[in-house]
Amino acid sequence: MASWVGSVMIFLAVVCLFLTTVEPKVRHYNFNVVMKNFTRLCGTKPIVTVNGMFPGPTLYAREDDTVIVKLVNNAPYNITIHWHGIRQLRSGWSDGPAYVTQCPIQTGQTYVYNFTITGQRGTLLWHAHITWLRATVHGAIVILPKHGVPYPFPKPDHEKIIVLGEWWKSDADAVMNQWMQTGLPPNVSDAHTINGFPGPVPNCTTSKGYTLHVESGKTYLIRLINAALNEDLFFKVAKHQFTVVEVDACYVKPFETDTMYIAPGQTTTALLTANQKVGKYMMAISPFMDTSVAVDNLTDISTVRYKNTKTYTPTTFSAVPAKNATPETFQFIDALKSLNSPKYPALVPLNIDHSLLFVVGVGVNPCATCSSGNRVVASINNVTFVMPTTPLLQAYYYNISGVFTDDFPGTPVMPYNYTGNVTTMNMQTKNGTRVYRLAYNSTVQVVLQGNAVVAPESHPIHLHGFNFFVVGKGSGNFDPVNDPNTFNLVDPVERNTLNVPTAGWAAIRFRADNPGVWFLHCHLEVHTTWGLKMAFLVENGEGPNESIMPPPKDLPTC
Ligand SMILES: *[C@@H]1O[C@H](CO)[C@@H](O)[C@H](O)[C@H]1NC(C)=O
Ligand SMILES: *[C@@H]1O[C@H](CO)[C@@H](O)[C@H](O)[C@H]1NC(C)=O
Ligand SMILES: *[C@@H]1O[C@H](CO)[C@@H](O)[C@H](O)[C@H]1NC(C)=O
Ligand SMILES: *[C@@H]1O[C@H](CO)[C@@H](O)[C@H](O)[C@H]1NC(C)=O
Ligand SMILES: *[C@@H]1O[C@H](CO)[C@@H](O)[C@H](O)[C@H]1NC(C)=O
Ligand SMILES: *[C@@H]1O[C@H](CO)[C@@H](O)[C@H](O)[C@H]1NC(C)=O
Ligand SMILES: *[C@@H]1O[C@H](CO)[C@@H](O)[C@H](O)[C@H]1NC(C)=O
Ligand SMILES: *[C@@H]1O[C@H](CO)[C@@H](O)[C@H](O)[C@H]1NC(C)=O
Ligand SMILES: *[C@@H]1O[C@H](CO)[C@@H](O)[C@H](O)[C@H]1NC(C)=O
Ligand SMILES: *[C@@H]1O[C@H](CO)[C@@H](O)[C@H](O)[C@H]1NC(C)=O
Ligand SMILES: *[C@@H]1O[C@H](CO)[C@@H](O)[C@H](O)[C@H]1NC(C)=O
Ligand SMILES: *[C@@H]1O[C@H](CO)[C@@H](O)[C@H](O)[C@H]1NC(C)=O
Ligand SMILES: [Cu+2]
Repeated sequence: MASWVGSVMIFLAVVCLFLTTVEPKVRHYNFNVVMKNFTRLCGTKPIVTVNGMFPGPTLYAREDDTVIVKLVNNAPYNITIHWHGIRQLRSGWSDGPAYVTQCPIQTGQTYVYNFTITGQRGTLLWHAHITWLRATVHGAIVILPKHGVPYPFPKPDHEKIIVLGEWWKSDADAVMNQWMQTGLPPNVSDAHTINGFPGPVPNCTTSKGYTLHVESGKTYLIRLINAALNEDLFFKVAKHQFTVVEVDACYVKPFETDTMYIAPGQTTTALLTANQKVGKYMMAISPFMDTSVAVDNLTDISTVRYKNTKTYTPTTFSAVPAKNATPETFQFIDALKSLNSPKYPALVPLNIDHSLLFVVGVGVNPCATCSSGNRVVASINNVTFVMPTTPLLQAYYYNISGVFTDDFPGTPVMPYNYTGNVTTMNMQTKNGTRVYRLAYNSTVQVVLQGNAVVAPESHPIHLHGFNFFVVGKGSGNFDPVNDPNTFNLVDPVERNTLNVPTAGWAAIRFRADNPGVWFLHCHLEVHTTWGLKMAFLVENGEGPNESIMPPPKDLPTC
């Protein structure tokens, strides 16, 4: 009897020890960048991968954990990785954009990314942040709540990650280089992918769709990530509803929808209950584009499959959303509101120190080396950002002059009717490597105004180093007198990538409480390549806790 009790006691002690140590505060990952062939991608052309996986490995952590990723580059490309949406408080050296916060990790080199996750929980993504490598070098980040802290929604039975992407038959960098040579827009992708599966692709016998396995009656937390390069997407499952609970690792007030709208760089976490007849259901992604810009219009057709189904033909939906279904995108965006509970308050800045207007769009410059004689470019406030060869953060930290200037225009130098009749406009832009300087803890409002020069287009704009609140949006030109009266300063959605509507505007607010140099750019890779990017330089505050950390010893050099 005594020995029996003793054994139970020892067992319980071991269980307790296990429970208290099971969650390491430091999570170690090895990222080996290697080339790999995939027959499901219809060819023998190897792609750049992390650990031979496409999508790459999922990074799991809890809020407050430190993540250490040791990257070894064994591929014949320069590479960097961005932990998209991770705040990187004072740890800008681990943010990742090439020539902004670090030099590339060259073939044969190693770099250790080291960051702590503070005040965030939900789904994010990581991806390469150099040339077009993120086409195949990307994966999910799952941040679980702190130990013992429940989700603010019903606990799901299971969790599933769905990564959406775009795939080219050619090397993605070759597609980008085509623009450099011709000056013309590069080719659209050859297929969309769901977790690396392109669905049926013309002239490709080895391609197939992804299958999401579910069990009748169970609820699934779907962590949806748009890792595509250039396309906003719709995501649908026949006969099933989603309850959206979080975007960009920020909880939202739950709402129901049968269609998800998601732009590159955005993440959406939603509950899906397998509450239909046991069977197979079509799951599909299709592009959104409400203006005359070419997109890959191939729908990726995949399947949700119930356990024990004997059905061969999936239940389909009558049609994917129309390519130009703007109202469906607005319905989705407008439904997003911060949870704004006592535990998760929406701390919207109310007094603004810097009120900025950034006009974003496409232009055309003469180009002597381009086969077309011109080059399509993109700009913010008419500045086409030219990448430096010394990273901005190093230049700032080590006082290296001649790399950038801090005179980025906070408002357009020459205002015009941005969304009006601009048919006779001069479409040229100015080159520049200019940043906008902010004092520590200052508050910022940026109205992102789309223009109609060349073609109006919606832009998913991403800010590194911060979350922001999307306080308003509208069509046409922003009206600085009347539009602020329509702002939601109570429960606006908090996120890191917003949708600027076609020929319209959207306003964001944030507090500059993270010292460093932080990239802001369109997350359509094609627009970033063309120059739709800039950076904020946030000065140190007082003392070490308000200052950027010293750079790590293994920081790559150029
Ligand atoms: C990919 O397949 C091609 C053709 O079979 C082969 O030449 C190449 O070595 C393979 N590459 C890798 C990284 O496996
Ligand atoms: C990660 O950074 C912290 C400082 O924030 C440092 O103490 C720690 O040694 C670093 N770890 C590694 C493995 O570089
Ligand atoms: C782009 O598309 C054209 C026409 O289909 C094709 O000839 C060309 O090879 C493609 N370019 C790349 C880099 O794949
Ligand atoms: C498929 O292959 C056929 C025959 O080679 C060709 O005519 C057709 O254009 C191809 N279709 C696509 C979509 O590539
Ligand atoms: C998709 O685009 C191709 C080429 O641009 C075109 O031939 C085809 O008709 C389009 N399909 C649909 C469904 O719009
Ligand atoms: C602007 O920068 C690009 C490189 O990004 C260069 O090719 C082009 O010549 C520059 N244009 C001018 C007018 O300096
Ligand atoms: C850069 O300049 C600032 C102020 O001018 C100075 O405080 C800092 O020590 C300098 N940093 C380096 C690395 O020289
Ligand atoms: C801008 O252009 C639009 C469309 O042509 C027109 O309706 C609007 O009145 C113009 N706004 C101003 C301020 O001129
Ligand atoms: C736009 O302006 C051009 C040149 O001023 C004019 O010819 C054209 O009719 C205008 N278009 C519209 C829709 O107002
Ligand atoms: C943008 O800059 C170019 C080059 O300096 C100039 O020609 C053009 O008028 C400017 N456009 C605007 C809208 O400021
Ligand atoms: C930032 O500013 C706010 C008020 O604008 C103030 O309440 C807060 O204490 C400041 N934070 C720091 C770290 O200085
Ligand atoms: C790789 O990065 C280094 C350092 O910036 C640069 O010198 C080199 O040209 C890059 N290689 C390629 C292929 O871009
Ligand atoms: Cu864009």
